[in-house]
Amino acid sequence: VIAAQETKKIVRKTHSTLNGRIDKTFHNSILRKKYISSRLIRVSPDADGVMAEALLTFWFSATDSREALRERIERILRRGLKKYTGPLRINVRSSTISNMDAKRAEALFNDICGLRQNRTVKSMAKSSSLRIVGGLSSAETGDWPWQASLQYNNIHRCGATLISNTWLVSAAHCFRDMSHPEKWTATFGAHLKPPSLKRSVKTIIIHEKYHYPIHDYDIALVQLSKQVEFTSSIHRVCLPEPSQTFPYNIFAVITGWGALTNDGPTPNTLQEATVKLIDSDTCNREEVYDGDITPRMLCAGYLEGGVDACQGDSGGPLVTPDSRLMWYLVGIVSWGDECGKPNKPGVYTRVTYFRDWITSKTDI
Ligand code: 4AZ
Repeated sequence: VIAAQETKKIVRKTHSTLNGRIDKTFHNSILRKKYISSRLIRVSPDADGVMAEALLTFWFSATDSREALRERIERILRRGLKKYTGPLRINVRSSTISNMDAKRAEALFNDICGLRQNRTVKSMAKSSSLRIVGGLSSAETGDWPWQASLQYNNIHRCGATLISNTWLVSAAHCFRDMSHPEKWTATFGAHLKPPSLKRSVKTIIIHEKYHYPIHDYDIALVQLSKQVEFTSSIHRVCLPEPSQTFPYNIFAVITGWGALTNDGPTPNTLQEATVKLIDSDTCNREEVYDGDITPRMLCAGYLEGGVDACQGDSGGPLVTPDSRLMWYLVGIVSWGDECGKPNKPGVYTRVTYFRDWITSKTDI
């Protein structure tokens, strides 16, 4: 007999070690490209031990056979679980894969970070042809499910990104002289008017080290007064680990309702554009930002100018997909010398630097 406290500890330990083992198993398997994620739903005491239930999510196409895939998953899972070393021994033969009731599966699926579920063949073709032109294109509701608009007295001021049911991350400079939560609302959906969902704001947390007019530490957290129920078109982005690095020159996407040209008009429909990450040594060159880029910042865009974030995009996301098409928040639109000028790329708050700070304030 194990004391209750001990049981809890073992269950918690099993939770984290088992999740990691399942993740590694599929990462290193032939299904690596099809595997999306594993989430342990429940670890509970059972008649002869502990019962663990996990939701495994895979991409599959119309040409895949469901049954063949299920058998393959089961085989890989059993092989992987044999290598499990944790506080408990696993009876590998007792592991089974079964279907889940569709409603429950959908709710769990919407809770997975960084997935874009609206990707039909048609919309992919649309975005890739426009990407060649290199300009902006309009998004549709559900394309960027984590994007929010932050509004002061019902006027769009800044972008923000959903990181949980109740928390958004944005830029500190958005709240300069306007840090009273009562006047702020957050809206979701691709259109400012009408939005698909609206929430009032309960709390605004500005980074302690942010001091206007200096751009350093340009990050803020916004807590919604009531949680949003995740759907396929409104849900959270993935946050990178503090140690995660993003290679330079990879493509990333910026989204927002900001100005279409410097000091120009603003759109009612969410816009998206593709930019490239620029290394800080390059960005600190004399003709670029001449040493102004701190370790809390990250540059993205093109030294030749053109595609860029602009006024009103501030606080919004710079995201990149991983190999499994889960999207990670790399940056937060922060500042720049006007918009789209040669040698003046957009500057973003470096999210990895603040990952632990986010946890310290929100437990996420
Ligand atoms: C702004 O004023 C702003 N080109 C945001 C982004 C950039 C410039 C200005 C980047 O909110």
